[in-house]
Amino acid sequence: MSTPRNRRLARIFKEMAAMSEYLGGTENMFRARVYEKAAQIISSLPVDIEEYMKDHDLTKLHGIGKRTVEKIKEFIETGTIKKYEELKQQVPPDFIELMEVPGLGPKTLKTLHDAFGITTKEELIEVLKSGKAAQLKGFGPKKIEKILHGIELLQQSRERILYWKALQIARVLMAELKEAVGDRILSMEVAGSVRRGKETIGDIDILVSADRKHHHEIIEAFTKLPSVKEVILAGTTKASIISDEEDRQVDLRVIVPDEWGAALQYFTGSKEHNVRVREIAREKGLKINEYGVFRIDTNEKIAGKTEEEVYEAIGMQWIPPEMRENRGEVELAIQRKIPTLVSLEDVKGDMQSHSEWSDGSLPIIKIADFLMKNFKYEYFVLTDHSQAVRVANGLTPERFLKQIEEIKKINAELGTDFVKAAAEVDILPDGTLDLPDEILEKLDFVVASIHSHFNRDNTDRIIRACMNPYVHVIGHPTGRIIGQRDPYPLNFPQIIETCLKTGTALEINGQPDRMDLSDTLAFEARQAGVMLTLATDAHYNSNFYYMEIAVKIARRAWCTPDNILNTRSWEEIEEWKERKRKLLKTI
Ligand code: DGT
Ligand code: CA
Ligand code: CA
Ligand code: ZN
Repeated sequence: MSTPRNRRLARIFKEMAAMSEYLGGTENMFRARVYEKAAQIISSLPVDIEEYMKDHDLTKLHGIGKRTVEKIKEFIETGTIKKYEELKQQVPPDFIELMEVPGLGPKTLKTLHDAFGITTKEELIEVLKSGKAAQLKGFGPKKIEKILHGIELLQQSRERILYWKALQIARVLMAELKEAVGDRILSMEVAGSVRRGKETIGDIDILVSADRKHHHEIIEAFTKLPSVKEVILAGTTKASIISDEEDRQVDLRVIVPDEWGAALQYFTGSKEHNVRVREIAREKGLKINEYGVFRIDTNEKIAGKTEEEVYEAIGMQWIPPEMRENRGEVELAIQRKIPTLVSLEDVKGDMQSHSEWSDGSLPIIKIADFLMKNFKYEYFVLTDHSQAVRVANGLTPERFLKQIEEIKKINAELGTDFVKAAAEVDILPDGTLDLPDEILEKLDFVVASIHSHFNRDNTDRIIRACMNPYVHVIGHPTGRIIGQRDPYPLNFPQIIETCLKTGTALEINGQPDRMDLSDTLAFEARQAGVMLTLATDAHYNSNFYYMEIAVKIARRAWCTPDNILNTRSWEEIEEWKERKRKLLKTI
């Protein structure tokens, strides 16, 4: 679990990276990369940084430099970093987030700043819309439109935050509440869209069950937690606060144990699911609300303590929260056909990750050690980039051959075939691949992904990649970055058809801002019978914890372990690969 302190520190490093980039020059650019890396690592650590540093060596395990470690220690001791305060004097505050807008890099911002003296977002929008910016070289109408669209996406993403961020905020508050009044709490759960695992979250809903005599004390304690920035209301059964991270509204509801199941069911939603459940109840002469299930004629209460009992009372099987979107799950529950969804424990390995050979942060052996220590995986699929992805230091065919040899050595030392020599091969603009078949053939696994030409329809490129016998899965299939880049246009039914015909899988990428495939596309693919893989696309060891996100998407797509390739042993994956090669010969 991440903590407010980790997130604060990560944000400081992230801002330092952005500000260094803005200031420019070789040295600052180098620093920017160092800070960016530190931010990435810290933001996905499972425990508080100070705690973590007690038994993990950041330099050795994560490749963080000594000077950065000093800055981390400075932050732990003083709550800030001197270098950060210095940088803040030199860059307008609005610019930090604006630099994330596509088409509006540090250089462009600087140009606009120097030309018009702008220092705020409003001033920027003004010079773009008024046509003033259009007078500058390189600011054609297309570019200006792209920037304005980017700013709009950014503003929208302020209204709803990413699932992973919301989950961290919820977990921190729940841990703090447990610390404060844990002995009064009988049960505690996050409800609403976070429990259902939606990709973006409006507000966070937390439920606590406790004896009525303790409700007041719990509400009081909640409003005083360290991560609370502002209290909106504190009533007898409900409190609403604003979190200090991301300024999110968080609603706490305190429930008596007899009504726990009914309240959890009601506040988990979705609204659409609840409406459908209520209809079914009414057909049976029953009424359901946040207090329980009642007979309409006598008003007798027949259920309310647990969710299972609430669903059973209206003739339904319990439904996993991720399925509660009124997409047919109520009908399945009546027929008692709710599938056993895939869970984190089913996953036998991560299907996309990068080492320092391309744009990852660590040598292969250190990643292998980390995975063996912290995960119960049977294999580690290393998928470094191919050469076309220059910004990611992609490997040439020769370097892939060297890497295969290195992996052989590492496996010999480990005494198992834990490390799989794989690749994330770039799909070139014409749909051919960035590696020759002679290399692909030698690899244990091949992810093929698009990293260029995001604006055009890319259906043809993906189809062509699927036709290669050595391509096993399409990575981050739609290319979207939530809040930053729209998915490229795709004829998804045609992609599904091709995957089925060629025996190619689609990836569910668990990076917090990718979530690609999305739950709805994964749903369509799963329904059609397309095999899916779960991957974190880890570039840092701490990123491997994103597997929780990939699993959540898969559950929202109603996936069972059978729908997911990496719930299988490597021997079974080999058989599956063989099936594709045979299938292609019949086409
Ligand atoms: P969000 O916050 O926009 O990400 O989405 P939710 O689903 O968390 O929505 P929220 O926070 O407004 O409400 C939490 C749950 O409470 C919602 O999923 C279902 C339930 N709920 C809230 N208002 C209503 C309502 O008017 N009718 C019904 N049936 N359920 C409601
Ligand atoms: Ca909510
Ligand atoms: Ca709410
Ligand atoms: Zn990629």
